Amino acid sequence: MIFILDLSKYQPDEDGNWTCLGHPEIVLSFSQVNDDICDCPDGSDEPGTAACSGNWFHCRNEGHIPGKLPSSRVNDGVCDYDVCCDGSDEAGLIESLKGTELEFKCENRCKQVHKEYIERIHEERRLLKEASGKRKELIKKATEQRAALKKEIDVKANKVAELKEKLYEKEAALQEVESRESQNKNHKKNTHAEAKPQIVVDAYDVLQKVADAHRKATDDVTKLNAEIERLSKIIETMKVEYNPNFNDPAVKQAIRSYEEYKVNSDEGNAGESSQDVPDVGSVQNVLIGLQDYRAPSAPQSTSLVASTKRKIVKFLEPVLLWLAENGVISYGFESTFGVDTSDYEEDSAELKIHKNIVKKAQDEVSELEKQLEEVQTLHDTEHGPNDILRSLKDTCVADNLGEYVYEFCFYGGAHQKSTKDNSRVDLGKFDNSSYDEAKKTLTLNFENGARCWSGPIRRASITLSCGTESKILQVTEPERCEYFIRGISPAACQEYREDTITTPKLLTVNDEL
Ligand code: MAN
Repeated sequence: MIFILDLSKYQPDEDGNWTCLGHPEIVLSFSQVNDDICDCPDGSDEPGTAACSGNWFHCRNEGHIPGKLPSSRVNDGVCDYDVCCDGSDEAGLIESLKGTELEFKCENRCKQVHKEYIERIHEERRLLKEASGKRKELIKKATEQRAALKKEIDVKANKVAELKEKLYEKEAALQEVESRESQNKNHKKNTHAEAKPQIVVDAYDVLQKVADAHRKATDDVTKLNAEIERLSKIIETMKVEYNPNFNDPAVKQAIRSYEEYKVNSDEGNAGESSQDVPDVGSVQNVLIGLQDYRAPSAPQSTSLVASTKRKIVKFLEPVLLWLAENGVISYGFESTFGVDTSDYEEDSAELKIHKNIVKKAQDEVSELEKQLEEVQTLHDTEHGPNDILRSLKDTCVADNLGEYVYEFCFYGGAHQKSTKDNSRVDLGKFDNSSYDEAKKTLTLNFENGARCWSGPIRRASITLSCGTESKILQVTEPERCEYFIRGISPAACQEYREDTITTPKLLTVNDEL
């Protein structure tokens, strides 16, 4: 198998110079590499010639690319055409066996080998070009998808602004209804406070006058009683202290009259029931009652009608709300039906409608803002190099590898399906992706698959190299239930540029590196 020697070490610097690999202090012109003169002590400047001695045999492969073969494979009777197409690795043995029955030949095949090599290079380049073309298409599709998201963002952002504008209007209308209804309620309260029937006002005035007279009369009686008490005491004293021997008939007559008065007065007092007469305090209470008297909002019969109406409107409210929302009737349908909402404890239907409208508008704005955020995140997130994986989202790759069909979906899941019984095992859900610049490979990691029987949770790592199609080439399970999947995809390709394609300068054997 041919292998391209680490060519990255055989590149001129910007001045066209090159340094010996094991001796960086020795600077040569790049033209001295493979010029058949050994300049570096480690022989690194002559990888393609035999100029520097060592354990390697160098074949010139005229017409093709020079090769380098381990000395152990020189003159061993096997023509190593893959490295030395000129057959020179066996020249010594051929020469020594010439004329014997072991004589053999390693004809120079460089012309044919080079032709095939060039064809292969062309084919590889053609495939690389094709794969890069597909990569370009994927990137184009991803760009278009992103642009479509941008459009969606703009449309949604405009719609959010528009809905917000409408929401502000609806909020303003709600505020207006709220303040109107609260004003109405206050006005109603105040109107009620003033509403005092005339008969109550008149009764109050009359009773106030009666109360005043009552109070005055009560005061007078109290005063007179005190006077009588005082005079009674004088006469009582006189009755006790006068001298009956003086025989003054006027005094005697006065004492007799007083005693009669006393008797009559006691009898009169005994028959009187003062409890039947309301005192000044209770009259005053009645007055206070009259002063605080408030007329009922409506006579009993009207109130009943109003409450029945209110019940009917309440019962029909969902229908009325619907009709009002659809413009069939006006929002203030309660007043249309003669229902007074000003002393409602709960919100009026109109207020409810407005609150409902605002709530709906708020929900609509929040829902759209949520959607906008999701689309924005989808737009802003970079999906792989050049956003290429965006276009592959939800596409799947499946290949039969004998015992199992392995399958993975970009941004989806990875599965292992038995070809015997069709049972499907979850190998994990897409978790992350990364691109290795040096290896030019794209890796997708799938985590949290089905748990392995008495083992770990399955996971899969898929490494893709550049290819014309997406395909799984090989699956290994180095640790139980940990899957390494190797494959190809245009998504792992790079831009195709003729000038970046390097052709090998030296052929050597694979197992030597
Ligand atoms: C199944 C497959 C295998 C896995 C074993 C573990 O047979 O998923 O890949 O190694 O289970 O028990």
